[in-house]
Amino acid sequence: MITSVSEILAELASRFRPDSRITVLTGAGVSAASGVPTFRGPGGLYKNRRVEQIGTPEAFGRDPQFVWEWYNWRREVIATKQPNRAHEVLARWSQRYPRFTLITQNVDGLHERAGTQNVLRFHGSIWEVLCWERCKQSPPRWRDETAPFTEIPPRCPYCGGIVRPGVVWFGEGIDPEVMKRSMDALDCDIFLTIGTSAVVYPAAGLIHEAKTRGAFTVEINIETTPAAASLDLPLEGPAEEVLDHIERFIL
Ligand code: BJW
Repeated sequence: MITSVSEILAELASRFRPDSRITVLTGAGVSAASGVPTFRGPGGLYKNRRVEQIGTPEAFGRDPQFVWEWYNWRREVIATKQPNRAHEVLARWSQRYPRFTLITQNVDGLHERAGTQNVLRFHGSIWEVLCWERCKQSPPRWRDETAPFTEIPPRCPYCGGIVRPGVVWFGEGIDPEVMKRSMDALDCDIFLTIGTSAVVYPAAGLIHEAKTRGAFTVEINIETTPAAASLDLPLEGPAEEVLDHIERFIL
């Protein structure tokens, strides 16, 4: 029996009921159509270095100036970008379904700017900073939307030391509260993983755990990821188009 794309999308859409528990994991691919480069795609290298080489506390300790150049450049890029159709569809779902959770690995803040409710920022926010020395006078982190900083590394207003971006680097743990709420959200009816290469853990592990707990698991990506083989429904295509199509099938 040949199943058409329309039939597949209609079947998926029928799972979206008013009381469905819907959990979405997003990655850099969701912001690609807004013009924010992904990490492992075109434009992902910064001065020939990979995120695994720049996004570590060790790299920052060695050369905070270089790491801040990267973040300053990314802040400038993101500040000029707008949420795209993928962010918009997810924002509407978050407002429509009371049991909706969005776990994002993205630090750009575009989901929040689109109006998404119940966002868990798994890898922090590029718009937050904290004192590198964690000085006693400073709060754990604070918002600073300067783009770009004229002086880098920026200074801690509390102790005069340097500040670091409020993001999660390799070798660092996920905020325990964010981790707990993310794990709780894996008890869901539908789990969608969208625009992530699914190679960075523990985020990628959430996909497998959702499946183990019985969720209907869906992937939306322009490429096949290591997670695809174990998912119920891998959908190949750009998130901004596929989400739009799914939404049209939801009654
Ligand atoms: C589209 C599209 C369109 C494009 N539509 N799709 C288990 C196994 C192996 C290793 C580990 C493990 N557990 C832990 C590790 C180590 C490590 C790790 O995972 N390493 C692997 C790389 C090998 N993990 C860690 O270190 C984590 N910490 C940790 O485990 O701590 C332990 C600990 C516990 C307690 C105390 C102390 C320590 C932390 C990981 C932090 C990752 N941080 C970064 C940087 C964040 C800050 C910043 O942004 O500056 O997060 S790295 C980078 O990768 C960023 C992203 O969030 C993350 C994932 O990338 P993402 O979003 O998937 O992007 P891409 O570029 O990879 O993929 C884009 C996708 O979009 C592609 O698939 C495209 O096809 C697709 N696409 N256009 C749909 N239009």
